[in-house]
Amino acid sequence: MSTIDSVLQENRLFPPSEDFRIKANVSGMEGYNALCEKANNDYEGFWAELARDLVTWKKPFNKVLDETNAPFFKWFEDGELNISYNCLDRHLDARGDKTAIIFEADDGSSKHITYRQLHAQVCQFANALKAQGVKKGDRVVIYMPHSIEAVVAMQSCARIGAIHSVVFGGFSAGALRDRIQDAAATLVITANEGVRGGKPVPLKAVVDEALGLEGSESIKNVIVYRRADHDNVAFKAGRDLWWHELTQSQPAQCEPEWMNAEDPLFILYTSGSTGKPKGIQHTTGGYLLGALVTMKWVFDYREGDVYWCTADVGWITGHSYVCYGPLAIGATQVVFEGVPTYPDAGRFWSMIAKHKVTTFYTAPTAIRSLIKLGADLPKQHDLSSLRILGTVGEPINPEAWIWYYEVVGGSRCPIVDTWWQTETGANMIAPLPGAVATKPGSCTLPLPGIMADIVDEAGAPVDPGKGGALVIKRPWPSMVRTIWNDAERFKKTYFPEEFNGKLYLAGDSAHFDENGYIWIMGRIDDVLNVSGHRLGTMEIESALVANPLVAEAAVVGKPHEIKGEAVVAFVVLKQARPEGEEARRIAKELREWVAHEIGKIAQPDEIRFGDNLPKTRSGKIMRRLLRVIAKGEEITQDVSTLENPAILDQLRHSAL
Ligand code: 6R9
Repeated sequence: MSTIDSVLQENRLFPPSEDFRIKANVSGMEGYNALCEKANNDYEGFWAELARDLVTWKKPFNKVLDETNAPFFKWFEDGELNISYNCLDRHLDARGDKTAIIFEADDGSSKHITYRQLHAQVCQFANALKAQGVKKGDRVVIYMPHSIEAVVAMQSCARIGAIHSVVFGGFSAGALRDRIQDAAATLVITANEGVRGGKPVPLKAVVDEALGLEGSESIKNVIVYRRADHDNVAFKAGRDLWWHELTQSQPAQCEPEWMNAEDPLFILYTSGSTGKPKGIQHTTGGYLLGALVTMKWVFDYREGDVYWCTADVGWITGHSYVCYGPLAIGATQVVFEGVPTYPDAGRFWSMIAKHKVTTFYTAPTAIRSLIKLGADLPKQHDLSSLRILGTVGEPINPEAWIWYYEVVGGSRCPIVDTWWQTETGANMIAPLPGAVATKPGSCTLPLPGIMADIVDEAGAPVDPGKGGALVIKRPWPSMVRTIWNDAERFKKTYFPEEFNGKLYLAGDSAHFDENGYIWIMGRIDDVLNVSGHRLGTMEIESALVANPLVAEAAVVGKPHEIKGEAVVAFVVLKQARPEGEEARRIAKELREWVAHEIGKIAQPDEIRFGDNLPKTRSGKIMRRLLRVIAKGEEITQDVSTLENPAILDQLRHSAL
């Protein structure tokens, strides 16, 4: 595969500059190695010291790691804290008047809000939630535009001990309903309407549709933030409430609920290899430590930084590096409502100049699309404030890396390519920018205290250059604790029997190079990575098969220049295989159907109709053949086990 080959040949090294290294929080390889050694010699002591240094505890912990009920690990379990207290209250004395969030709206207007103001808003909203009867342990679904209010909603839940489950605003009513139902949430927080790229995003209408569907009966109230300046949405008396009406009379003080370190903080649903999304459950203490320590090490946080992570709060990156990490460390951060291409493809660069951003964290897919739309646009803006660039979500191809480094970063800013997952809670493998020399396309070395390895099927470490499964050998503080409502699935998915239940299986394939650098090659399960977002092939297949026209469907990925991977669906209809105009019409209908069932991000880029799918004699769909067809390559594999070889030819010529 061309992308993997070009990655393999990439060997340029970019060490930190002398100046950067000297000032960095972790300075030079001596600094990195010293931390690793400490973690190797006294694993629990290493994490305990960091947890005492970085986190403010109401009641200090005595126990560090409990492995007795592995893989259900506990960290700092007898400690008590509140994460909202750590993000807000503890800064008030020293930095109450410091800007916490610079919010830039879609239309380009911006406003600053200080730690003191944010604290007051969170307290008021937390009081409003309490007044609606929300208690510790209740689940609250947040379906919001990317905004200060989304952060306030999340922080308020955390303040009173309610478990938030943020659903990305691009998900459909059906997807929203599934998550509400699985979490048995009692309250939804939404907005009347969002706006992105100059276009309205109907949020409340989607919530109404979701709540009209069977399975959403647990919801008692819907709180609606009035983002768009109108009341033009349906309101159900007794259920729906305006945010501003609920909060205006609430006091700006709210004593935080003191949480046990192991109390759940949030659930975030992510795609797995079967149809049903998994409710990844994180807890309070370890998760906060992960967010803080990576802000310090990976983003080399220092006072005066202006941090900007472009991820939406609907994804894990928006949890750890918008809602929690930057606030916990006391940073000023940019929260941007809009899209990178509106009003033009220079939006990111003009915003970096306008807000004097020092630390910029985005996804390879955004970088690739911006190169395509205007490779020279960054040069029109003053980007001299930048000192660190970051990427996340998928492997970055060396060409895009070099452009990011040279054109955006002026060959001055280290690029931190951060590998991690919803399940890991925080960055896991990434260069510490003042220590580790970077290589374009590699996420480099595990963070100190993260025991990453690459193993073969038997769980034995592989030699450099050989691909294998990426695993983590020791529990770490910010790790997923379980899958909501499905502890069995948690065990099976992440600590499978084949590795004696001892290794955390990330689901990615990777290899080491001769310097011990890690190169991520992609998912090993049936999960696609489209524009940095995880989509289960099964989820899309289930959605397609739910359409009355469809008899059978198989979904695979194929490489895509900008999105990383594109969705290709092979579909067998109940009726005869359509051709020409009819085929195009049905393909369009199915695309719209998937957008409605899951969300636009899951829409197939390509649909191929067949009389059947290639199957083994035992009836298994041969996806590896479908992947070859999707790429337009010749089939060289053995097809002798195939029941119906003639079908391959038909599928090859049916792209729509
Ligand atoms: C944070 C996030 C996780 C999956 C992960 C991997 C891919 C993330 C990456 C990367 C190569 C990187 N991934 N970061 N691949 N290099 N720097 O994206 O979480 O949405 O759960 O996705 O994304 O495949 O397993 P999540």
